[in-house]
Amino acid sequence: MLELTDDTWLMVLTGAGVSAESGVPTFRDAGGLWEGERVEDVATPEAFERDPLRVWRFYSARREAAGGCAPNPGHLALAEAERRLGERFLLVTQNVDRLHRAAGNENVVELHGQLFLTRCAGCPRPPFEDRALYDEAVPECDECAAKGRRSYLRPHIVWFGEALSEAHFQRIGAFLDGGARQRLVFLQAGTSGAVYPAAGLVNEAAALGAETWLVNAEQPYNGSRFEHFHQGRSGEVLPRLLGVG
Ligand code: BJW
Repeated sequence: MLELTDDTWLMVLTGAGVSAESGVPTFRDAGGLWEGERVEDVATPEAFERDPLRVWRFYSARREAAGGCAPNPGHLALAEAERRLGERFLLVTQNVDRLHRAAGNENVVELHGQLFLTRCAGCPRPPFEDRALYDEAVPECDECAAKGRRSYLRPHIVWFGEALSEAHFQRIGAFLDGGARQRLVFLQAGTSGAVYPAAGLVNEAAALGAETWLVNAEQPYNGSRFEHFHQGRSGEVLPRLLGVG
């Protein structure tokens, strides 16, 4: 068991596997999202430039599917860990489905964006809440239109080749620095460990002396970096591991 002591600073990195038991498809598993679509066709800025409607159809289907999903016991265990640790807990997720927030986590960094936010591809207006499905036509920015320009709206998602928010890295860095003075623990769950920079966070934490824990259905690409590996479904393993089941 991973004991949450009074001096524990726990950073958790999650991926699609944590939402799998909620019914949200993963990417690289058999039957996952990349089996039906090539990543280059739907999750790159070039794909959006080439065929924005195809990209919107992909994300509209994801919105529709994720909108009906609820947190599973893995999400709930992580929410309970935050209740116990307060500001000594930080959840860094690659997931865009908001299920960690729905479970009750508030100290959340959404590294790869959010499925239910839309932003303008052509102007810096802030991302806005949007649950609409765009299957027939690509939506356009009304603020740009008011200024006589035409710009497409796009999902607030980090695609391959796009930079992640610098503010996220500052928050992660500050947390790791704080934890390094006490008992720093890094726990990775439900990710293939194939996508950077997320997959490299374990190295940063380990360099600061963190204990490294892994929960995954199978050995991930960055699995060799971890001291403790609990193989299995996160909805079953996380509650047990964190002693909150
Ligand atoms: C279970 C389970 C259960 C199943 N319980 N487990 C260093 C080296 C090489 C390449 C790079 C590098 N640094 C950067 C790159 C390039 C690139 C990259 O990483 N490429 C690699 C693929 C080689 N990275 C980027 O481009 C990133 N940007 C960047 O680095 O910018 C630099 C820059 C700087 C300045 C200017 C410009 C640029 C951006 C990465 C964005 C990733 N985006 C995506 C899609 C968008 C989000 C969306 O549509 O939802 O994010 S890709 C996709 O992969 C998605 C996911 O968040 C991400 C990770 O997937 P995840 O979560 O690991 O899912 P799966 O399906 O792969 O794995 C699930 C796992 O769970 C499996 O292991 C299962 O076994 C397991 N599992 N059920 C427990 N019940």
